[in-house]
Amino acid sequence: MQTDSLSDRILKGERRALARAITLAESNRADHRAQASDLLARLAGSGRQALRIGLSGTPGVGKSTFIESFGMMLTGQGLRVAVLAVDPSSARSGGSILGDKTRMERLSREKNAFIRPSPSQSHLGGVARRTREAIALCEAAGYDVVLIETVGVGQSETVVSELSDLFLLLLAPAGGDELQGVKRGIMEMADIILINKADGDLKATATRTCADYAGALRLLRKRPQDPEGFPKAMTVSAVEEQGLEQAWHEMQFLTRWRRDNGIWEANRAAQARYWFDQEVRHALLARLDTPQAKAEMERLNAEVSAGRLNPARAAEKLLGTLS
Ligand SMILES: Nc1nc2c(ncn2[C@@H]2O[C@H](COP(=O)(O)OP(=O)(O)OP(=O)(O)O)[C@@H](O)[C@H]2O)c(=O)[nH]1
Ligand SMILES: [Mg+2]
Repeated sequence: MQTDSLSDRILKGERRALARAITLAESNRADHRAQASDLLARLAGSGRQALRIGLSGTPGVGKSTFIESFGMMLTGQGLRVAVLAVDPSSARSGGSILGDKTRMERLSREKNAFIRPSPSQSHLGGVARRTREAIALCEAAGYDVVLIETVGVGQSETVVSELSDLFLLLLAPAGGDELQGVKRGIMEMADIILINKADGDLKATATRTCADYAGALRLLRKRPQDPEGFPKAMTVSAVEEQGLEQAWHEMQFLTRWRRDNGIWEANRAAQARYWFDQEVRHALLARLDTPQAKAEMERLNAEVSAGRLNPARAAEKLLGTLS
């Protein structure tokens, strides 16, 4: 496959070309990765930018249902929407493809939508790089909004928030005034907290849960990236398609404010630096993973355990052998 014809087709917004390119980026084959890298370099000048929205929430909270309803609303407004997933537990990968395709049945038939299931990779680092490349490819293909979904299991939120312009946290209505054990660190990442399932019997509870979170958000330290009133908590119903327009309105308001105040650009620049740093670390660790390095490590290990070499000297020697 010629990368120049593939890049032309991506720029024209052809979904099959985009899917093919993402497959190249996700491949473990060196020649595929080289093609992907070439392709990304060619597409870098497209100048297209999407709004990247990260979405996290525990299993069953309604992420897929929300993406379907929200995505349909956006395509209904003439926007092109791409959906990517970051799934840290490759155990789920096989099932999540089918599960999400069926849950997002309407959206997956929409011609202005592109849905890509998560790559089945065991390292979060690997998943992050591939998702980053997939986002860049979707942008070049002219998608207006890229939704990046992740299951809330800790580390993956950090990855997603480092890949997005806006970070949404989806929560379920909770009984009583307990705050569902949502980790403070995750709450601090959220730009908008959406209490989903605000419908039927759950509506009143959802309203109360929303008030609790609004209160909790006000107690957090003010962030420089927020205008007055943010981060905020709102109720939505993905099933009944309630509150989605309002949520979108808030997202656009926040985005505009951040763009006007130079925060959008500064955030993307900081993210680029973050990923550069991660790539360097990743590549350095990969050098320890070669047969030669492992053999040398083993040899030095024996020296260290026999007390013939101290750990610091041994480390120095090992690092000296890496090229
Ligand atoms: N009442 C109500 N139920 C909802 C709503 N959104 C989702 N659900 C239900 O909650 C269940 C889980 O929804 P999903 O969209 O699959 O949740 P998810 O967060 O994608 O779950 P995982 O993919 O397993 O992490 C389904 O039975 C949905 O029908 C809502 O707005 N209201
Ligand atoms: Mg789901």
